Amino acid sequence: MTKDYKIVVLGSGGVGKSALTVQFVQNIFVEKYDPTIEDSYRKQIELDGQTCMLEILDTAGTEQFTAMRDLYMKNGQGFALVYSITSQSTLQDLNEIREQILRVKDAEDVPLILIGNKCDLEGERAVGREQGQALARSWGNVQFMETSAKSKINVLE
Ligand SMILES: Nc1nc2c(ncn2[C@@H]2O[C@H](COP(=O)(O)OP(=O)(O)O)[C@@H](O)[C@H]2O)c(=O)[nH]1
Ligand SMILES: [Mg+2]
Repeated sequence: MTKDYKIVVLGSGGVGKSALTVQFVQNIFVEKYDPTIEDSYRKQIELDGQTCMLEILDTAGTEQFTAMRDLYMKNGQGFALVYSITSQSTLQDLNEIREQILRVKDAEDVPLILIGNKCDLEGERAVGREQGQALARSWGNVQFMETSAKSKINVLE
């Protein structure tokens, strides 16, 4: 039997949510993806010997009603919170997003991972790896990794 999981990708505009999602699902790097498009993608994976269907919602932060945001947070079963290693403010933004998820789900803990994207841009780095690690630790030791949608680093992981 195939298990279904609803994954929601969240983070500030421009951090690479769409590029990461499309690279994961379709194996291509899209240089320019309409920042206002919010779409969901399906991908079948093998996880611990089981076939799973991931339904991945690539959010755009354009929903007019917070009720919509609340709804997909309510329905989401796993969350990928993404910042860009080239922008300090995108890391700061994630605390509020995580708190909103916890509030909406009325939970103290939800399955989520922290992702520092654009790690190919070492020369433009503004957020140290240890800063990402510290945030992940403060969230209860959630999984953290740096990724590059462009250079295909840690995308499948
Ligand atoms: N160098 C580099 N650029 C990236 C990476 N991921 C996304 N980008 C670029 O960052 C910009 C925003 O990406 P996008 O996926 O649209 O961000 P979103 O608003 O979070 O969906 C685009 O110009 C992408 O080409 C990456 O890993 N490395
Ligand atoms: Mg996008």
